[in-house]
Amino acid sequence: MSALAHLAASLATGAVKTVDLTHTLDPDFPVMILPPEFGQCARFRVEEVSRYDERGPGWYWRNFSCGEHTGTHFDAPIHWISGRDLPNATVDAIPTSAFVGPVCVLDCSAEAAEDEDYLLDVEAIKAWEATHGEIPAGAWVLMRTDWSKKSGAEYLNMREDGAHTPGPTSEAIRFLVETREILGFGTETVGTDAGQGAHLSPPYPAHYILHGAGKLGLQCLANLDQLPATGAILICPPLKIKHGSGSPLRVLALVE
Ligand code: 23J
Ligand code: MN
Repeated sequence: MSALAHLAASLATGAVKTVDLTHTLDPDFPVMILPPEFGQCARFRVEEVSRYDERGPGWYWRNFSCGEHTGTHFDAPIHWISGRDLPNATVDAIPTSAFVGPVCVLDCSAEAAEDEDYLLDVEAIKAWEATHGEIPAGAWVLMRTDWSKKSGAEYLNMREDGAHTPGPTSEAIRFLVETREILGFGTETVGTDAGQGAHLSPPYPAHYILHGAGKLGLQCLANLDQLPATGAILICPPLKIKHGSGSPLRVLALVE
């Protein structure tokens, strides 16, 4: 049997199922808040065009608007200054092969429950590999924190000194990029970086190092607790926005 015929049969029997890793686009879903001197990402907005009424008797449709980094979303290399001159760095130009790939899920939920500023380090990645095997080249790596189960103010966890949410160290990201040659890195929080990532070196190391190396980001993921540590396939094509720095998207995983 061909690989895809095998997949089709497995989908039909339910031996392979889809898991939705996406939050619903909703005006109430928080967006990242930058210091007030900077421009801000827009929340999701929607307005009705018609609903089987005088504006359109037989049809319902709406117009929506949002930022490129609103809700569950994809970060392209050009999003960060370190990736600004790379080829194929915008969402419309990234090779589509990057949007389907094996996924490794690093469970940091216990650590994040204990410490809202938890930083995933190289030691923790190596401990994960001792159990699950080496992260293969071309993999997506997702940091599970169960942060997606929080809502409202708890989700951003903003305080006077900024956000307090978990993320990776710069060494961890450098290790994943240089030694493991990952495709991208994803989180359940509002950024690929920790809330206090501005104080790391370089500032926002996940953004700086990933995108400087042409790697990709996913943020505001959900349901990572439904994924196995290895063996699933991630499907994450962003919208094909001309020159886009990122985009909201539906993220799915195929799971045995
Ligand atoms: C702009 C500036 C800083 C950050 C971000 C955006 C994101 O996290 C993002 O959504 O890409 S940290
Ligand atoms: Mn983003």
